[in-house]
Parts: sequence; C-alpha cells; structure tokens
Amino acid sequence: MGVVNVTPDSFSDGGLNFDPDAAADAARRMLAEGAAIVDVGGESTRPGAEGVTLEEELRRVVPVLERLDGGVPVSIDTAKAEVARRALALGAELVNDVTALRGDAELAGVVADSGAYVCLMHMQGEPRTMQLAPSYDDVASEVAAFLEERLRFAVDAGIPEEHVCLDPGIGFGKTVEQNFELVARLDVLVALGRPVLVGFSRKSSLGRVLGDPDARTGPLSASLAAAVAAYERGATILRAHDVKEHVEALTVASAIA
Ligand code: HH2
Repeated sequence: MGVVNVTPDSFSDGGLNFDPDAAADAARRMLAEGAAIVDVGGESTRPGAEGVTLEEELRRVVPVLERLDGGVPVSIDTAKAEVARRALALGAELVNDVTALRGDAELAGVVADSGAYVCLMHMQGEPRTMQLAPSYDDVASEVAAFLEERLRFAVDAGIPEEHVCLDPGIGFGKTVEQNFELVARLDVLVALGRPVLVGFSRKSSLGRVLGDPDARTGPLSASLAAAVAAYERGATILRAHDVKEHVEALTVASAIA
C-alpha cells in the first residue's frame, strides 16, 4: 500500500504531494512501481496533529481522486463519512479509518452500503495527545481484544467480515518498545483470522531505536527491515512511502519464504 499524503504537515512527506497534480502523479508512479493500492489522505494523524475540517479535507482529496479517475486502486485514509462517501463515488475501494469506526457514527453505514473494504486500526487516545503516556498491561493482547471488538462492530453494522483488514496502529499511542513488540507478536493479531496491515514506514520509533531519542522519522533501511519482519510474521499489507524499495525487499522475502 503506497502512501500519498495530500497534506502540508504529514510527519515524513508533508507538503510533497499537497498539489493535486503532484499527488496524482505520485499515485500513478507507486502503481507502476508495484503497489497494489494507494492510500490517499487529506488529514495528518501524526502525534500532536490537530484535525482538519470536512471542507478542507474534501478540498484536498477530491481533486486527486478526480485526476486518477478510477485508474489507480485507491484507499481513502479518512475518519469522516462524507469524505469516504465522496471518495467511494470517485472509485476508491477501501476506507482506511484510523479510528476503527469510532470517529464518525455514519461511517460504518457508508462502508456497508457501498460494498467497500475497510481497514480498522488500533489507536490509544487521539492524535493530539496519544504519545503523552501510552499505557498497557500487555500490548499485543489488548490491541487484539480491541480489534476483535471493532471487527464485531463492523460486521454487526452490515460490513462483510471478508471486507475487513486489521492494523495494530504502529505509533498511535505506543512507546518505541510497544511498537516493536506488536510486530514481534503479530501472530496474536493474525490469529483473529483477517488480513493484517502494518504501517511502520518512516516512523519515529525506527529513528529512535537507531540512537536518536528525538527522531521524528526513521530511515528507509530501517523501514524495510520492519516491513520484512512484519511480513515474515504474517502481515499481508505493508503501508509504505517508498514503494519501489518495499516491493523489492518484500519480493526477496517472499521468494525465500
Ligand atoms: N499511519 C499513518 C496514517 N494512516 N493508516 C493505517 N491503517 N496504518 C498506519 O500505520 C497509518 C495510517 C501515519 O503515517 P503518515 O500517513 O505517513 O503520516 P500523517 O498521519 O502525518 O499524514
């Protein structure tokens, strides 16, 4: 899953694809490089981020989807029902909701009615404050219990179970150690029976484990190591900014597997 953030402030690629032509070009390039789907988002969820209004989020993502005109498989990274509705009408196939259908009461119905796929992600707290004091007794089993509950909620709302993938939410209310433990113990999430998505690309825990306690991002080399480790533990969707390199690394890992 390639990442196209149509934002001025995303933690690693903010501003790069804020222009709709640049964003559409990036999405097409990622498809050519081997991405199966491109995740288009108009709201940064980095630690400390403030939300954007519905009007602003639509203003950012709709022109990109119009330019792609159904030619690239698109996932819409949003928690807002109206953004999802518009994106699905413009050909998006998957709704990637970092709130796991807790943010907007109408979103589950929009997904169910459209027949789209959905990604349910774990987050402790909310982006503005989530990194202040993450706390778990057992991070893997607590994240699994949360995702199991959200999966049941989605199914009860009319979304077929086969249309749901699950995501531990790397960096969303977790310490460096908790992020790595979630990948190490990914089998606990894989056991829920749904495809697991992992998004470790460029995240600050990678830079921090390499020795910079104030790192806000992580390098490509570390992103690739995390993606391969997640793949080997059962992740089947890897969310990544550097598609070509991830496809190459995962092709080799898969040839060995
Ligand atoms: N991470 C980010 C955003 N959306 N969605 C899923 N399902 N999983 C993730 O790990 C995930 C996500 C944060 O990364 P990015 O999009 O690069 O940054 P920002 O939120 O600052 O736009």
